[in-house]
Parts: sequence; C-alpha cells; structure tokens
Amino acid sequence: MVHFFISQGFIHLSGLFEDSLIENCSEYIFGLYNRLYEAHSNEKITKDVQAWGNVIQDEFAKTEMYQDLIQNKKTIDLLKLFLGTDIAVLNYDHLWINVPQNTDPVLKKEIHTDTWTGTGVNTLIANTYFTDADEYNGLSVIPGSHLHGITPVRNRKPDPMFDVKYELSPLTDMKKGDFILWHSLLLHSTTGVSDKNTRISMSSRYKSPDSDFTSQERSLGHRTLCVGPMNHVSRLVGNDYMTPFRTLGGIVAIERRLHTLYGITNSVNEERKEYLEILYEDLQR
Ligand SMILES: O=C(O)CCC(=O)C(=O)O
Repeated sequence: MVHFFISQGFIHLSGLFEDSLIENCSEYIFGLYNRLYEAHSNEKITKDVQAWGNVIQDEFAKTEMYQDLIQNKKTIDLLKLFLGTDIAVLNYDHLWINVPQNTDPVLKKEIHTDTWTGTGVNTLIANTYFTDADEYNGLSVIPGSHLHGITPVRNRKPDPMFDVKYELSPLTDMKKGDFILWHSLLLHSTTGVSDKNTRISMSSRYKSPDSDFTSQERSLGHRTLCVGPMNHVSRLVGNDYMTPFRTLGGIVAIERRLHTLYGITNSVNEERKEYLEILYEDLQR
C-alpha cells in the first residue's frame, strides 16, 4: 500500500470506519441538505449547493460523530505509516455535494493539484465518502503525476505552454465509507456529475505538527490528533527548554484535560461521556 502510494500518489481504501458511523454521518448530512432543498423548493432560498455544503460542514464539525470520524483509530493507524507518530488535522474540511446537473466549477473541479491552492507538500489530502459514487460523479486522478514535482499552472489549469498530455483515470467502485488518500502534488479532478445520483464526500487534510506549515495552513489552524513518545516526554517535563529539575521530587504528570491526546487510559473518557449526557440529554447531537 505504501509503495503504491509512493509510485502512484494515492490509495483507495474500504473498511476503515464502522458502517454505523458512516450511516449516521450520511443521514445527518442528507437531513440538513434536504431541509435546505425544501426551503429552496418553497422559494425561500435560491439554490446554492456550494454555500449549503459550507454551512452543513460547519454544523457537522460540531457533532460527536464528526469527532468519532476524525479520530477513528484505524485512520490514525494508517496515517502513522505516512506521517509518523504525531498527526494533526487542519481545520476547515470541505464538504463536496455533487448533485446532478451541477454547473458550479467549485464543485466540479478541473484538473489541479492541492499545492496550487496553498496546501503544503508534506500534507496528505483525504476524502471520506458518505455516499457511493457512480462512474460519472467520483474522483479522477493522474497516477504518478506527483513525481513530476509541482505542475506548472496558468490560470488554475496545467500551463498549456508545456503541452503535456495528461491522462485522467477515474477511480471506480467507490462506495459509501471509502477513503481516498493522496499526495498534495498529485493532479486530480472531479470526474463529473451524474444525471441522477448525488455524491457526498468530505476532504480533510492531515500533516505532522512537526512539519512545516504553509501560510494558509497556519491561518486555518489545526487540531492535533495524536502525539508520539518524544512529544510525550517534552510534555512531561513541561516545556521545550527541558527546564532542569522542574519535576524532580514532585509529580511527573500531564494535566487531565490532555489525557485523551496523550493516550493515557483513565476515567477521563467515561467522565466526559457522563457529563455530555447530562449536558445534552434533550438534544440530538
Ligand atoms: O471530490 C471532488 O469532486 C474534488 C475533490 C478535490 O479536488 C479535492 O479535495 O482537492
């Protein structure tokens, strides 16, 4: 798998998530989409699926199911093979709602690389599918194009001056719950739109918090999902200066609010669950 990624620039995986988690996410997202669609049918709002996707994503990111999705153990174990022990997810994931007859170019992306739009070369892009994709509305890639280095660009397209013939390969057999991971130098595009099916997926970006962040990545911010032993030791000492004897003769420990991040097994998660149930007992989250 890692070798395939190195030579081809992407991988396509199934079975990383519990089916019930993907079902819940899909139902939640479709639920909000259908409400906006109904408001549009009742002539309350104009049809702007891109803007709808943005507001739905903002709401989705506040839910527990989003947290479960982004902290999914199998995904993190996979990412560790690529990024090492310390992994962060950038803020502002993108929800792609690819509807029949869509003409919005933002939702039907032409060939591009994510480095063109400010993503760092040490950042991985991941798409999680909340629906199946058919042969028309999925994702296409140009396998191996990340090994060319950065593709010269003119006005958001590969610069025609270089007259390179690119051959897109549509990814096939994409099912609800599938996960596509690619290198930020890889050329890719939306395959197109279907005449009957809607495809919904979410792009997230992962990187090591120890790697360089681009200006865009810094301003969007990130959330660290897991840290390795070297970071753990620094945290136990308390700072990067390794202040001599800071903990000698006292307790060497990490504060409770960070226990989940540092993988310390204790009652924090149980407590948290209980408190959340009390706080939100009347609310569907
Ligand atoms: O899913 C799509 O249609 C396009 C995804 C994409 O281009 C991206 O996430 O960078």
